[in-house]
Order: sequence, then C-alpha cells, then structure tokens
Amino acid sequence: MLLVEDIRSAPAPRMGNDEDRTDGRGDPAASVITKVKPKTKRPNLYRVLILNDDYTPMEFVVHVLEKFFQKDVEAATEIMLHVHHHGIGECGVFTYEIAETKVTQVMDFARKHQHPLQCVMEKK
Ligand code: TYC
Repeated sequence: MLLVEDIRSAPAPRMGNDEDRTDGRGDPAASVITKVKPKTKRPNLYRVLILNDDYTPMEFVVHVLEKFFQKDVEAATEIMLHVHHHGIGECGVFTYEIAETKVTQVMDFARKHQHPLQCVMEKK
C-alpha cells in the first residue's frame, strides 16, 4: 500500500542537466539568469576627403570622383566645386579597408598624372 508519507519523504524529482537552475554555490533555490547578448557590431566608418590645391585641373578631379567614387558628372562637379571653394570635401564614407584602398588609388592615380591632388581619410 502507498502511504502519503512515502510520497512526502521521497526525494524531489531531479532536473535534467540543461535545466539545472542552481547557481553552483549550494543554494538550489537560487536561479542563474544568463542574458544572451546579440553580437552584431556596427563597423567603424571613415570619411574619404580630397583637398584643394592650385594646380590640379578641375576636370581631373571630376574624373577621379567618377572613376573611384561612382559619382555621376553632376555630383562629381558639385563635390569638386565645394572643395575648390572650401578647401576640403567628402567623396564618400567607407569601412577602414575600403577607405584606405580609395585613398591609395586616388594618390597613385594623381601621382601617375603628375598632379598634386591630396586624398585623406578621417574616422567618423
Ligand atoms: N583649385 C583647383 C583649380 O583651380 C581645382 C581643384 C578642385 C583642385 C578640387 C583640387 O580637390 C581639388 N584648378
């Protein structure tokens, strides 16, 4: 015959390993709440800028903006004129490696054509 005392004194049903909610420090009542942190990180972004000078032809700067920054002739002309009047202007915003590549491409292209055009990058 099964008595109610037998049930009361029986060990508590055991949890499976993956549902053990104790904190591992001896208090079976303490729960461990683990927060799962979403681990997507936004990349650092860098502006690529060109600088004005007195010698690089306007048409060459427009060509650079079309060739390396995928600008149409209207957008390229607007950026070139902004740089001509204000001394510096933004060609685009990129992750580090892409920005570094653009700067190198522009500097190599300017040197090859013997123009003093300067291109730099700056962390946003
Ligand atoms: N100032 C140059 C000129 O008058 C034109 C120019 C524009 C040069 C933009 C560089 O990044 C530049 N020929």
